[in-house]
Amino acid sequence: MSNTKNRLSEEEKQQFWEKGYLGPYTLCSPEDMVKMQPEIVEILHSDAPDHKVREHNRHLDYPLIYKLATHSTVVDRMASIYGPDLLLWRTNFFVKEPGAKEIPWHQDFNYWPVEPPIIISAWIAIDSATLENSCLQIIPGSHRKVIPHIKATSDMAFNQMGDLNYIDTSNVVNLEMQPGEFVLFNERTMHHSEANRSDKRRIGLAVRVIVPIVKVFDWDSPKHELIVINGEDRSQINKRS
Ligand SMILES: O=C(O)CCC(=O)C(=O)O
Repeated sequence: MSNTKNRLSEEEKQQFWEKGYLGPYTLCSPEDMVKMQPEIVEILHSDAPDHKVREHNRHLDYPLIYKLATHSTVVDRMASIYGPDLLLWRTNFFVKEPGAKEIPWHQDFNYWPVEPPIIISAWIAIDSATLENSCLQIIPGSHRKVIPHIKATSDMAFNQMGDLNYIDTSNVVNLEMQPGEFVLFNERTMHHSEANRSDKRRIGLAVRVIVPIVKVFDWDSPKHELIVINGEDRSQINKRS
């Protein structure tokens, strides 16, 4: 349910426009998130119906993931910036076990089949995420430039990466989070995470939300569809539940 206390102040909106990110904010207490971890791990070990990747779009088959992705602490803040009409496009777990590879510096919209590319992401910490176990890192203001992406090296978790010749990492922000905290960023905010050199797992849930004028060209599975999570879908240009 919507709660006015989640609405963003003018200063926060200004930060999102200028720096391309906001947070961390609290969705739930660390204790509450720790209680949810066993169910989340079980979900990640179960086959996703109609989908080959267990980490993707589990909001479609598990109410717990849907509840986290559409929590009012997240959605009200998104609506403060992007307006009342919001559609949930995708969710993805990023599971980084000890030894997991580096996720290279990248801008998400480089990879995604949507037009125009207007997407707000929430990244929710399921485990505690620290520098030690490869927390998310971002470059404030990087969303205001498009960075060329090139083939990634074999030590990276993705096939493509932002070209380091065009990326200034001198003002990186380390988004260390407790379980139950989250951050918001947009489709061009440059982000990354180091290889997990610790002995601690790090799971995050990324929630991708679009506005109704955005056309989705490719669906992740036959059952994949958009869900109206706030307001309404007056454009009706996409497959929807
Ligand atoms: O979880 C990570 O380390 C990377 C997350 C990411 O690339 C994303 O949410 O787009």
